Amino acid sequence: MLTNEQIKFYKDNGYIIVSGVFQPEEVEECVRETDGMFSRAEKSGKNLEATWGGKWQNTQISEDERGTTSVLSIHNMQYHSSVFTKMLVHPKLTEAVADLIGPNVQLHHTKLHVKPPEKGSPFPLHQDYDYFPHEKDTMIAAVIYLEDVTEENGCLCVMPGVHAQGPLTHQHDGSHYLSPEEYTIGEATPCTGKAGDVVLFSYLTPHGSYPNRTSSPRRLVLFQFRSPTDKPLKEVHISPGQGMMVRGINPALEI
Ligand SMILES: O=C(O)CCC(=O)C(=O)O
Repeated sequence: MLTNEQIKFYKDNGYIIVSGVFQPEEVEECVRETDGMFSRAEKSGKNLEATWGGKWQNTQISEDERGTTSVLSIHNMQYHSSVFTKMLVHPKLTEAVADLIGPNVQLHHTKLHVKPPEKGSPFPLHQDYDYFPHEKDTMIAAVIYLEDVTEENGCLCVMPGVHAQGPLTHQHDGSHYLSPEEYTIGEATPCTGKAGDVVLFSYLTPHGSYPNRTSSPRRLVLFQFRSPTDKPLKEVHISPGQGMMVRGINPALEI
């Protein structure tokens, strides 16, 4: 699936944008399920707000706007719709991940983020390592764009090459994030792309995202995968379905 150049790019930069992994009809089906799931969750009165706490300098939004922006989140979507189960084992997706972390790919967790029109919250820069550290650092995020994304509607942004520095010190007031004075969204590289494109990035790659200031929602699916031989350093972030194999085998199991 990935070329040697793409694999080298990932190793050097800690991320890669893979175009056209999901076909337009697959994306359309996922958008329908996303909107349906959010509408069911909202009717049931669930609080889906996932805007980050902590400091907001250098996230391209002012302190005055705090409290007026929103990002809505649903976790474990494969427990609510089989469309997401299908996406989790999508051969093109899992093959690309296997090219980067080895032939055996295991699920860690899933989530769905929607930034509403005009007022979508940004995400300050952070490494996912800080949330769920593992022994071998194989953890990789697959972000699937459900619409064309730009800096204006809140695309992901990354700091290329910084994964090689290993775990960085994070601040922990309200959420986990890097010093907003040292790591600014303005200096990160925007991962613009089309609906159906996938951004793959290491959990050591600092990343965040821009606010959504456009008149349409920005939806994305995020899956975290790891090698089954990579063990957690802390018993944190346990999710339903964690450990499910989406490609290959779990060599630890001898029957
Ligand atoms: O939804 C987004 O824009 C980014 C999400 C993110 O960075 C995360 O969940 O770690």
